[in-house]
Amino acid sequence: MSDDDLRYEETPFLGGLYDPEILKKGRKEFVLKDEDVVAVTFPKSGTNWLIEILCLIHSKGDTKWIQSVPIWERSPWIESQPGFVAEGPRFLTSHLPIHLFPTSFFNSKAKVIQYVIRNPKDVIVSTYFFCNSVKLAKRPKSVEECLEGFLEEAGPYGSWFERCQAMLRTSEGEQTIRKVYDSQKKDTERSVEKICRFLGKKVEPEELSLILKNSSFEIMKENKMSNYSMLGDVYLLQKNPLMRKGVTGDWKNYFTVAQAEAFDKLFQERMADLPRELFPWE
Ligand code: PPS
Repeated sequence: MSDDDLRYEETPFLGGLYDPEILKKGRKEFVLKDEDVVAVTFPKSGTNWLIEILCLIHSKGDTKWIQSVPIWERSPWIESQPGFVAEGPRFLTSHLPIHLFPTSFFNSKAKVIQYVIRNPKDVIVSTYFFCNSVKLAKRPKSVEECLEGFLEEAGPYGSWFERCQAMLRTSEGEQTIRKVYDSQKKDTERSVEKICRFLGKKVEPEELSLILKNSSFEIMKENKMSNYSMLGDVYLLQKNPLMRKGVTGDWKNYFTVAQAEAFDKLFQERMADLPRELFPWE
């Protein structure tokens, strides 16, 4: 977090990106519609991958939309002005914790895909590299610095542990499903099929193949409408800040044994009451 960062209702936000008035208005006035589909994620957990998959399910694998409209316009952020004026098909995105979510959600039938879970050690590494690729964030000097913020539960968008607990307390049903980055990486086809069933969308086998191909890391990395390179020099320190490696277990290349042990100790304390199989990573 930098001095310019914003704290709203106890939750830290990257200051350059958010306006407290919009956050307040979002909670009270944002009207979620029954037909909306919302991706609610913790940062660096595969948000944009999920959006790309949703857009491709909508277009049945056709790439016209994803190659002509920036990803943040295809699925605007609820916590931003463009989210307010978005028109259909309404895919929306949010990093908001549930207590800051629009209250209208609780009286709507909007469908929510919660995508908070990714091995948190990989989230830390991804955060480190992302913050060093963009101008909006304070640049951490090391993975250690990001790890410390994470363990103090003081990083942007609040405590991962609290988010994860809240998500896992929400049961899956007609209105909500949960996704895990690591499982999706292992079996992307199964994961996309689960999303299709949840949305009530039937896709033919050849459409499914196109969805899988066109949402792959390699294709997304080259799509300027999806890889954030369009933000340009005003916002970026590196050309392609989002699509870094897209793998699981990269933390092993950056964590020392002592750091991994410190992390695992806190993880076990904070998640002691939850079954280990909910966290399918090494
Ligand atoms: S953000 O900025 O918080 O919205 O970032 P987010 O999109 O949540 O997460 C970025 C990480 O997701 C990886 N990514 C992918 N992995 C696999 N397949 C696809 N298609 C894909 N698209 C994005 C991206 O590479 C970031 O992870 P790291 O570990 O940094 O590579």
